[in-house]
Amino acid sequence: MFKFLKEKISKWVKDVSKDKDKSSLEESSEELKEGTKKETKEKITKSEKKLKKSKKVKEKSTGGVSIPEDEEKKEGFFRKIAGKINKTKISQDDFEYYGEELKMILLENNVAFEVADKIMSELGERIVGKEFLKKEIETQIKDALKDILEKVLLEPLEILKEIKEKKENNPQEPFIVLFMGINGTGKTTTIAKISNFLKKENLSSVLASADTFRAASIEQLKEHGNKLGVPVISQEYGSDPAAVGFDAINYAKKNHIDVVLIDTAGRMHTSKNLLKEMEKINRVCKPNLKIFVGESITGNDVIEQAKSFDEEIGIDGIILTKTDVDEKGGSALSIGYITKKPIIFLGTGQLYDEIIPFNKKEFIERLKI
Ligand SMILES: Nc1nc2c(ncn2[C@@H]2O[C@H](COP(=O)(O)OP(=O)(O)OP(=O)(O)O)[C@@H](O)[C@H]2O)c(=O)[nH]1
Ligand SMILES: [Mg+2]
Repeated sequence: MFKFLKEKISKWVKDVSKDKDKSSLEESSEELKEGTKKETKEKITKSEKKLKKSKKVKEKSTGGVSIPEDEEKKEGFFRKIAGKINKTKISQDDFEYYGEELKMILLENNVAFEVADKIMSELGERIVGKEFLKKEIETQIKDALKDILEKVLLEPLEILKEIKEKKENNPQEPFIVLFMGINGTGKTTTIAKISNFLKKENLSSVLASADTFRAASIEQLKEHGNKLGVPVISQEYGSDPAAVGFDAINYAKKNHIDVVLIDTAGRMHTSKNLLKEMEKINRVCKPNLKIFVGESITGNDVIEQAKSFDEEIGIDGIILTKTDVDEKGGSALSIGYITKKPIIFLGTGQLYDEIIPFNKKEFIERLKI
């Protein structure tokens, strides 16, 4: 998961740290050499006077200044000492040079432009002109980056908390969740995964087959229901999806089921008619939570989709699927910041257990910066 972003950011931090380390060593070494020469020159002038007086010792002359024969050895010694000079600074020029590369890494890995800009300006503020201990520069840049990412990521929406709160306040009413997204993003699979997740938390659920459009969609949901031992409410193909949702809600009320999970047909975020149909399901079923399901691998597209669904219907949270096959990971980093809607879960595979509640700290840890 997120292999390229992980490897590249980590390599970048290492490169900057090493480069700064090297250049500061060279700078310090130059400074020391200068200092040494000055010191040596003073010493030599003194000894020159002595020598001139005594006229006993041979001189090695450079530009009228006498240099003792062992100066070369001393320079080697000072070079070593220079390596022990411990501080370094990242200048604005350095940052522009290195920063350009980091920004490219972020953009290449699907981080949205706005988010890449935000990361860069925050990082600049934190590291330009600051003095770093050489041995700590790598950790300090890493810490700064992690801190910035924590700011960029939104606090997740805790679905269990919401369900339990609603159950306490209104035990007669089920908690209704409506799922939406474009075709094939993993909505139906995610519903099955969430039903399984709820079961482990002792929460019952019913699945509403409100995708009455795609061939085999009803059978697909029923198969999940059978495997999980969870009821599935459906009607004929071509029937009104809002009516299916409504039936499932009534079923849940009668049977004291905690949660209704409404599956819908995939629809393009650009198709006004299909979005209108979704709006009707929304109006009739009055979900407590509207979840947009998008594929992590589609990068900036998934952000555009989420924005459209939010504008047309309104979304409360996001599930990003197929993160297991997403080598980049930038969309997970950017989607919350841009849509201002929290990520709830990440889909991490095709099995029922392969879904994880989104957690900012764990996400940042997983990036292994
Ligand atoms: N690798 C991986 N595959 C996933 C994940 N989630 C779903 N899939 C797969 O994605 C494919 C499509 O999943 P569906 O659940 O049918 O997607 P959908 O959004 O309901 O599709 P439509 O109803 O046709 O719009 C299936 O092969 C799933 O197994 C995931 O997190 N990781
Ligand atoms: Mg489906």
